[in-house]
Amino acid sequence: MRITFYLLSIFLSFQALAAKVEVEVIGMTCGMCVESITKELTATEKADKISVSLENKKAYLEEVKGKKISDTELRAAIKKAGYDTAKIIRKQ
Ligand SMILES: [Cu+2]
Repeated sequence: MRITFYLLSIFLSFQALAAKVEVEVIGMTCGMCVESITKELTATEKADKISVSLENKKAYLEEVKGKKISDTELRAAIKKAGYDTAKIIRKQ
């Protein structure tokens, strides 16, 4: 009984943490930009389903289940690729 409740809590918290994130990126101009941003976001090991859109000037990702990626970490990863960021939008 207690174990069931424990497992259910873990399941629910993972569900809650698998947030979708959109990050506005400033200064992308080509496919190389997209590649380097994707690479740095992948390196955080906290981002899943990463897709960077040159057209929309945004990086889309989902948090890896059970892991939380902060705005600071997102901005740092994209900065490492050489780009600034604007708005960060999170959706559950
Ligand atoms: Cu480029």
